Amino acid sequence: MTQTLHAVPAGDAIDATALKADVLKHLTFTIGRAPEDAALGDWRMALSFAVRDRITESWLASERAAREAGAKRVYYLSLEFLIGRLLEDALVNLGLAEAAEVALRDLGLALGEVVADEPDAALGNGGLGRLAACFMESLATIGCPAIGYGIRYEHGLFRQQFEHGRQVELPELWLEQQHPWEFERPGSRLRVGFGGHVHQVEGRTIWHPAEEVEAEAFDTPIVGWEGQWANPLRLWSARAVYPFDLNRFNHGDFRGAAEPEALARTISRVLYPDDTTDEGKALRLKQEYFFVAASLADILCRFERDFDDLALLPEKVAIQLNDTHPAVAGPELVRLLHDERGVEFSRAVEIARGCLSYTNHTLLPEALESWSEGLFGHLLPRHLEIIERIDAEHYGAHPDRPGSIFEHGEIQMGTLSFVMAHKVNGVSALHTELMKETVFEGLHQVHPDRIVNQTNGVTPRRWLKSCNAALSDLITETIGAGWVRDLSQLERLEPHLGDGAFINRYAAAKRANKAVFSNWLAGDYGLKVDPDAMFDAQIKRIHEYKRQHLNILQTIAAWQAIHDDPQADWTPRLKIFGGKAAPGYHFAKDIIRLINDVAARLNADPVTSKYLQVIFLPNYNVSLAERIIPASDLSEQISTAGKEASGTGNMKFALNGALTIGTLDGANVEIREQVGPENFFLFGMTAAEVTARRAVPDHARRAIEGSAPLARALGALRDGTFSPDEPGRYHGIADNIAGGDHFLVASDFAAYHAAQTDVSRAYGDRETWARMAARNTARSGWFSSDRTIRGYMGEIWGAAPLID
Ligand code: 9GP
Repeated sequence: MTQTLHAVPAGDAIDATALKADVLKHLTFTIGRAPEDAALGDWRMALSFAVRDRITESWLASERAAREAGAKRVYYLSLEFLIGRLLEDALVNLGLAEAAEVALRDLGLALGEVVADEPDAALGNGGLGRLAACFMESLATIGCPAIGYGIRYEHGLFRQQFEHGRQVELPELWLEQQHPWEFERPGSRLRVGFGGHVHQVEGRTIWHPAEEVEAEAFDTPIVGWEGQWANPLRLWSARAVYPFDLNRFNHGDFRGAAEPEALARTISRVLYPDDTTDEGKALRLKQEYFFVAASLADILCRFERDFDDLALLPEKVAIQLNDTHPAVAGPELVRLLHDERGVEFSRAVEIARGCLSYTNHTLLPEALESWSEGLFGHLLPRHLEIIERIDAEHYGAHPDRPGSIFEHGEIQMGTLSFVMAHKVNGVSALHTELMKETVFEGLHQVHPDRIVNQTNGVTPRRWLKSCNAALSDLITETIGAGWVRDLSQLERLEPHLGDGAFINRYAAAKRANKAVFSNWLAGDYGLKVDPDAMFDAQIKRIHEYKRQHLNILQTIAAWQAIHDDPQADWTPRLKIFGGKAAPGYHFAKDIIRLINDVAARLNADPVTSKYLQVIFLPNYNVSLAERIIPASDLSEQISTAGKEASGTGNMKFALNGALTIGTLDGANVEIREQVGPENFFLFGMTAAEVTARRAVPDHARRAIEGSAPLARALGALRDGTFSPDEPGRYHGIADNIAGGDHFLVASDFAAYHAAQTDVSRAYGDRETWARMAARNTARSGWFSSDRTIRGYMGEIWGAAPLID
């Protein structure tokens, strides 16, 4: 045994020895490399396989236990799973992080480098996909038998680069190297059809698709805390039924011979095809039906293996639709029950509804899906008929109900999901109330018990335990390790908040994280920052409703104010931005460019840069969030009230001791309630005030006239201060804010500017600030995704955990 092994507890030493042997075994027999020839990636793969072996044991045992118990299963259908890197998560959950460190050190490697070599699996756009990933981990931690179903995109969310400050999109290549976590299932391929026609044979309806593809499953087991339970994430990949046309090949038509495979694979090629063209729209709908059809066939096959009475489906099967993307599951399940298994139509609808539930994640009209009847009927003719009948029967039962599934010549997928679900949930208390008052008002009146709330949460394993070792060690030393499984135990920190020594240690943990982050910034981006400056972060998708332009406008105003009086006592700040704009969303891309231009100007300013610096970190992803959040002091949650359904970044920041500056929007409302209004910087209009303000003529002009700093900051956008080579570059943004200003940047500016002044003042008193931050941590226990999942299990799925 080496010296390093003696340095760790005995259990870890045994684990380290066994792990090292397994790593070497996999390096040789799975990777086929000798240690002296192995590159970092080879070692990472070998370690991942060694870890996967351990997860697989837990997974197979979980599967056996669920079957023996005849337990209800949860099937989570989501077009997005933003899982990020898996190695560190798995090591932490299996309690092997220290053993791995020792084993690798022994082999001459650093665990940190090996872990960082893993590509970040970006199979999602943002919050919705990351939520699905947190849910998978919580389901496994709680021991709820579940499967996550989605698509194994060859290319996840694009890689973002900046060229002269502009966003450039490059393909994401996470599968370029082998993905060590998954099990390919070539033996269980399923056929999925599109198009064709429908006809009746002896009273039964038969759909003859014109085209078929195969769905191949890849299973990635996700392990919960302490490795007690694991569930699979089953991602589908599309292939041709007959991948290769030998006849065409032998006639010299090589391109034609490969065409069927290329076309079929298009379905699982990219995360979000550009759907501005008809072809793009059709592809998106195909993706949705492809993964729903394969998943439902799989679910029924599992059910029928164990039970022979379809009436038991709602008792044994819970299917959650993550947003409307899987909404075609309603008519598909009815088709499988009625057309293929002969269940009477309205009974089939009833059984389907007993299984299905739907989560709404947005009220933004442009994000609520709808499909033209023409396109939908062309690709899914039988489903269109089924939806028409569901609509007629539902409408027939409620003739005074406003609206139907078919409105404006389009199929409204939100309405379809609502009608086909026994429960519909929003993702924060405010959002759920707004659902009842706005988009689902009519349906809510008819079904007053259907809408329930399940406020989002985040997994504390990834978002505290593993991303913030300094803080999590301090918490464990102070209150024990029980918080990792039961985050509500963080409240046990409360009695320590009056203890100066504890607060000093809390502040020291944050300072240490900031030092690490500063070193990384200096090394990777050449930006030297003072770790004692306030780190102020806004990291999320770039969208007008999230108002990154409000933030940068206020930053400009702060810069102008420092210039006016450089000798004043300014609180130094680093403004951190991260986030991607949808490739076709030009306004959002202009915001990115503006932030980069402002950063270039401010960071080079000899007068102000010691007080104010700005950085936009490219290619924001899960791993970058894990770096930024533990090092942040201030969390920017500044969306126009009523627009952000929940947010989950806001929870991660609060948990890691960043104070929030935010509006009363989404889960900010509940964060403020939990942490206490005195530990939260509130500003801006409420959702009701936003609606009222929009009706005021010239609201933006009035706001600009009422705020000299705003007028001056807008002036700098207009006079080319940040784009001297092209003075008109930001006139569009300035005109938008001074004109319609739908997202009320101008109207909320003065309140935001004042709140930022309060923030700066508060940061000046470091001890008080640290105590406020520690209170945020102590009172964030509610925001665990374990709590959210228990809510779904109890109120929506009727599922029970199989571990204590
Ligand atoms: O915009 C919401 C975000 O507020 C929420 O936290 C997240 C998870 O519930 O879902 C986002 N919605 C979408 O990504 C699209 O509906």
